[in-house]
Amino acid sequence: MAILITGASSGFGAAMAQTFVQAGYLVIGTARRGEKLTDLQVRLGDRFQPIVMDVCDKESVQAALLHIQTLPEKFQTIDCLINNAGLALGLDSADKANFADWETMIHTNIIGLSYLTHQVLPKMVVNKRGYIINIGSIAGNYPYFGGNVYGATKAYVRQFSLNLRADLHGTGVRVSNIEPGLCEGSEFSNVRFKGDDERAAKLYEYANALTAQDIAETALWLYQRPAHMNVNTIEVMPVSQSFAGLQVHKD
Ligand code: NDP
Ligand code: 8X3
Repeated sequence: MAILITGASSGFGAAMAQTFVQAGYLVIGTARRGEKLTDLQVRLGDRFQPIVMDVCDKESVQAALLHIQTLPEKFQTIDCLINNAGLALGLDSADKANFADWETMIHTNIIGLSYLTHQVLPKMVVNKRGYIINIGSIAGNYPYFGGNVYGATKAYVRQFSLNLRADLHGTGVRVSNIEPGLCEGSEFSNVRFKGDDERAAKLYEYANALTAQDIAETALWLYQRPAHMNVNTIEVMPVSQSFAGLQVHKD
């Protein structure tokens, strides 16, 4: 039995792959950048199997799932799918945002995540065991300036996770949504700011943010809970982050 992690080429996904392998599990790590996955395999050894897969491309997802059936038998049953691949693009207000960025976020964070889940779930139900761990975000719970479509995609992930729980009632299949706040040690902000690495670094300066390892350990903790226990959602922030008030515009 294996853990299938999407977006394993960097950040949370790479940290989760390492953490699960070190805990003794078998991991299949997927992403578009095969060379990063190969580097990870060199570090982690043959408990880690890399597969190049674009979650936005159904054919690529199908090919990856077929590839899994050619791996050693111990990798062929997916006991846990960690839907981690995702991204934010831009932090502009909705009137200034780039629509192509919105489409990419919707395609990746919503459609890609849903398609893979749809493909993997039936076997879990037949096996009467399995676990879908989604990576949502606090952006799905709290609106903030420039969060527009990114936050909306993560609100989808939250509600989809809860609705899966309802659908999977009685099957033994577990579902959790991890909702991290500010977190460094990934390419998230470099991607969001489209390569403006200085701006990305500034965001984390002196912030004492969460780390990718914190999220990896949260995922491992969830996976290791007893089979009768389901954590529906788990929202995690650095101590340095909390809530701001509502805003009132005055003319
Ligand atoms: P990274 O940018 O480091 O990782 C994103 C991963 O997603 C990469 O491995 C990337 O791989 C993969 N990915 C992106 N698009 C696709 C695609 N079309 N097909 C397959 N893989 C894809 O960021 P994080 O590790 O921070 O992000 C992981 C998840 O955590 C995301 O869903 C993000 O929204 C969420 N999150 C992040 C927070 C943060 O502050 N860092 C906080 C809350 C949630 P590749 O480019 O090789 O395909
Ligand atoms: C990433 C966390 O607050 O930058 O999902 O949206 S935040």
